Amino acid sequence: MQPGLGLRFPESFIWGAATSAYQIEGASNVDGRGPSVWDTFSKTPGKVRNGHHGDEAANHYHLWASDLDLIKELGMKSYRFSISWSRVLPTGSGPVNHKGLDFYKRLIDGLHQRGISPMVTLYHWDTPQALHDLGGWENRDTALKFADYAALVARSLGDTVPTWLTLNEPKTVVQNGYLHGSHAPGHRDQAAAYVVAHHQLLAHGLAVQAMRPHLPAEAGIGASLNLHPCYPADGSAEAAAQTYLYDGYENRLYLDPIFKAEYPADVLADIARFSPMETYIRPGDLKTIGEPVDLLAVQYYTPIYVTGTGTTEVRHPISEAFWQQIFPQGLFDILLRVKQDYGDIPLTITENGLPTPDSLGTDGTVSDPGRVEFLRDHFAAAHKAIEAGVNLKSYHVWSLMDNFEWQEGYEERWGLIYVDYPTQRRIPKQSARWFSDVIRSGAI
Ligand code: IFM
Repeated sequence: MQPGLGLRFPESFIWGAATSAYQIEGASNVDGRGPSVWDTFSKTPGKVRNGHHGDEAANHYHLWASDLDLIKELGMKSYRFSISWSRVLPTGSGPVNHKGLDFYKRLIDGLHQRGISPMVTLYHWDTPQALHDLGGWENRDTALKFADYAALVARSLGDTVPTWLTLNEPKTVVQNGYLHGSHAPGHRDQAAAYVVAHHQLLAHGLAVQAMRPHLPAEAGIGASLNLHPCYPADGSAEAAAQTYLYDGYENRLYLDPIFKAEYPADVLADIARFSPMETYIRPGDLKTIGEPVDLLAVQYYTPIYVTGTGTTEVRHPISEAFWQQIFPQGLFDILLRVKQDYGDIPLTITENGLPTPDSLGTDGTVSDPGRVEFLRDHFAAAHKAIEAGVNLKSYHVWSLMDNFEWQEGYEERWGLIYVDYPTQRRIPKQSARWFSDVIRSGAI
């Protein structure tokens, strides 16, 4: 076991873990769920490692009750999950699939019965295929449909959920889904990518407006953004300038419209070189996107080091995820930066974690010392941020359990809980037991 650092968190601090619908639910064809772009993408040969897909995933759709028992047993007080848009509205709009909605009702009731607070994301990348066929996020209408879906969910579940997150990582949809093509829908289209950025941000603002009237006054709404602290790779003026622009694409492009109701002018000008995004911004859109929110959900995984020519460099050990440099100080830096540049917004960490090469030992346990060390060091960075005055309320580890890691399929294991996929048995890893001790003691 790792030595204690003697750092105590505030009494009110809330610990939990996160998942998303397509990554764990399975039951892709059950009870009227409609297909999403991830069903299509993962079934397209060559797109996902080993041809894996989410048809069964961790079968959480059927195993939810015992999964919630485990969350309770580990002592977590918050669980962040996402609703599958096409489970509730099989074609993204139109008739409601009540069986789908009932699943989430049962899940939320089950959480309350176990003393766990639900935190619900409305969109974690699984655009209904039917809406994608009509243009998806390139089509402004998808933002309007998202607001209708948000209103429906708020009407149906609003009085039972204290915290709502509209979109998960809109940037990843832009970059992986539309620039690199490594995620659904697998496009490589710079021009479209930033139109998609605007429409997602618009969807966020419209959803906040659409949900408010249906939620109790004390309910909170925000968005989940994966923020990357960007550092110059050297002391040159060129590296400083390139880092500023890189930061614009990674962070300001999403933070500025949500918290300042404006796009960063430098990024907008740069985008204009290759995308008509600006022509898609209609009068009033930025006011909508800047609709006041109650919190920001921060997801932190890696820093980025930028050279004077705009390329990036690796400075820290890489995890099993090729894109992740392990640098806990980056979490402190990004939390402080949000406070300095955007004000004293209540913050929650909705994702932080890493994949490790976990396997089931002959003694039936799973040991993952790398995850324990990673979490301890990142928790320490969060503690330092709280000491420095950051209004950080809660921390959710990514992920509750091993799951479908997008283009990596089931090869990468990000969970606190090991999933033995052939049997769907759950085995809390060493890190889960360690995390449980942290939660019970309130300290690392
Ligand atoms: O698994 C993903 C999650 O869906 C979104 N944030 C990053 C995680 C790890 O890649």
